[in-house]
Amino acid sequence: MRRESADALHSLATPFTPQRAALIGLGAEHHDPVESSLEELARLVQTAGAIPVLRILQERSRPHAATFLGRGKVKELGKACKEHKISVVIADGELSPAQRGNIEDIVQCGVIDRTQLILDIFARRARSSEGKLQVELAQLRYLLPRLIGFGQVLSRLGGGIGTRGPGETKLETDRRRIHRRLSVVQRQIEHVRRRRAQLRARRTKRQLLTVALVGYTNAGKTTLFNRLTGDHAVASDALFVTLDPLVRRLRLSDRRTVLCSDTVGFLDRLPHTLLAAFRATLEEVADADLVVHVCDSSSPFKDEHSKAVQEVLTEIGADMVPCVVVWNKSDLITREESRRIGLREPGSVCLSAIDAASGPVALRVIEKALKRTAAGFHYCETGRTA
Ligand SMILES: Nc1nc2c(ncn2[C@@H]2O[C@H](COP(=O)(O)OP(=O)(O)OP(=O)(O)O)[C@@H](O)[C@H]2O)c(=O)[nH]1
Ligand SMILES: [Mg+2]
Repeated sequence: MRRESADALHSLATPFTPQRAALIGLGAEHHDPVESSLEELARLVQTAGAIPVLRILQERSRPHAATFLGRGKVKELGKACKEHKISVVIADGELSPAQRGNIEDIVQCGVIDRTQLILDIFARRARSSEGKLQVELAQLRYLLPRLIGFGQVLSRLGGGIGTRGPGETKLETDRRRIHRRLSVVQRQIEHVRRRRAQLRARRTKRQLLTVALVGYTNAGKTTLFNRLTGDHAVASDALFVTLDPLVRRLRLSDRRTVLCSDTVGFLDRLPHTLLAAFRATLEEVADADLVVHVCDSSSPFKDEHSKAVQEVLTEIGADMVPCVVVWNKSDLITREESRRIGLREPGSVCLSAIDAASGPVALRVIEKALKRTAAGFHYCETGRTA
């Protein structure tokens, strides 16, 4: 990545001067998943504090090896960027260092890819030291194979004058610095994982059941979590509002208590580096007794989103955990749609988490689903209370 791209990424975060962005993607126009993908990229761009001004789609089955879009299309993009005063181009995919450099040479402004954009959002959202460590791990892993051309950008990672050994190139020093930092961060995350595993073991010993709310970002997980637990966690109409997992006690109708967790939302094509880095957080989901999959029933892309969530669950080893689906935002669809959706999976329900009446409804669904799980059956048989 060159200077322009580093600056472009940096300035996306400048609160007072929102960047004007051009979004580029591949696929047939009017083909829904592509439209939805660019639409989602536009929301991510807004979440990062920039304005999506232009969208350019090119019908291609594969990215152009040198320029992502075809060369002619990139030239068109260059003209459009000048005309619309665009300062950053964002690709709906991953760019190689060569593709990034070539596009930059033609459009004469910063170029970043979807993964970098998501990493940037995560970096700004991370509050806890654990969250910050996980984001840093993902950023370092993203950076390592793309070092060529980063130049001065890495200076913030430490080192500086005197760090370069005799005869050593800048690239080698950068690489060594990143490797060093990587092993420090990995050690710290390993420490966090061990602590979390101990906590989980303690819960298992006390036979405390855990219920994990999962779902596509912005589906309403935190709103439902607050409704169920009486908490006041931040829920808002933006992507990845929640990053750090929250665990609260949830009282069942028979006065027994289980633990309920809310965690980071999922996304289609969530960068692998992020998933791997968030393993410590996501192990909480894989270790739960019940997964509550919260879906936005009003989204035109609900099936694609459900599929993306299933894929992430499989990737984090949570696909074997018993799961119940809660179709949220029923206030935004018709009664008939709501009835039809509610019948799709056994045990699922359609509700609106912004409505106070949804709390007891969701609780009943969770209780029923818990009783169907082996751990829940044992729990009811032994009659333990927390
Ligand atoms: N109309 C309507 N809006 C809802 C409902 N539930 C949640 N919302 C809104 O949807 C937006 C996202 O809600 P959150 O609870 O933050 O969603 P989330 O799944 O936790 O999102 P992330 O943490 O960002 O992944 C907020 O503006 C909520 O007010 C609902 O049942 N109906
Ligand atoms: Mg949330």
